[in-house]
Amino acid sequence: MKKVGIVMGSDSDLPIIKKATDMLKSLDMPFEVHIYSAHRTPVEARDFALNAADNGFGVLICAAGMAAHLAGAIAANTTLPVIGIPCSSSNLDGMDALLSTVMMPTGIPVATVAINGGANAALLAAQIIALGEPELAKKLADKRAADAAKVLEKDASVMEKL
Ligand code: RP5
Repeated sequence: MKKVGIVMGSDSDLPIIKKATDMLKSLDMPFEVHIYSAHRTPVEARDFALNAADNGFGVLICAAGMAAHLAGAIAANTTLPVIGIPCSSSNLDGMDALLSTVMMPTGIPVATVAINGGANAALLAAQIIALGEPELAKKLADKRAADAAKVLEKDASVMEKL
C-alpha cells in the first residue's frame, strides 16, 4: 500500500497531526511524518515533495498555521494529491491559515479540510488510497456504518433525556 506523507510546519502543530496519525493507525495505514516549513526550511520541503512519488507516497497531508504556504509549496512540486490542514496557531484562530491554504491558483490544487481537521485529512487520504485497495475501502465503509449506528443509538434514547 502507498504511504501517506504528513508534513507539519512546526512541532507546535503536533496536536493536530496526532488526530491524523491516530486515524491512520486505526485503519492500519502506513505513514511517515516530517517537520518542514515552507518558510524556515524551504529547501527540505521542496526536496520532500519532489521525491515523494518515488519514495512510495500516494497522498500528502500538510498542516500549517498563520501565513500557511506549506500545502501550496508542496503541491507546487508534486502531482500527488495534497490535502491541506489549516491550523489555528495565531490570534486569528486559523482563519489566516484557512484562506492561505484554500485559495490556491488554478493548476495547483490543495484539498483543504476544516481548521484543525486532522482526522478528516486522514480519512480523505484513506479514501484516495482506497481507490486501489479494496480491503481499505471495506474498512472505510464499515467505519461509516459504525459511526451511523452510534448516531441512531443516541436518537433512540434522546427523548429520555428531555
Ligand atoms: C507555521 O507557523 C506553523 O505551521 C505553525 O502553525 C505556526 C507557528 O509556528 P511556531 O512559531 O510555533 O514554530 O509555520
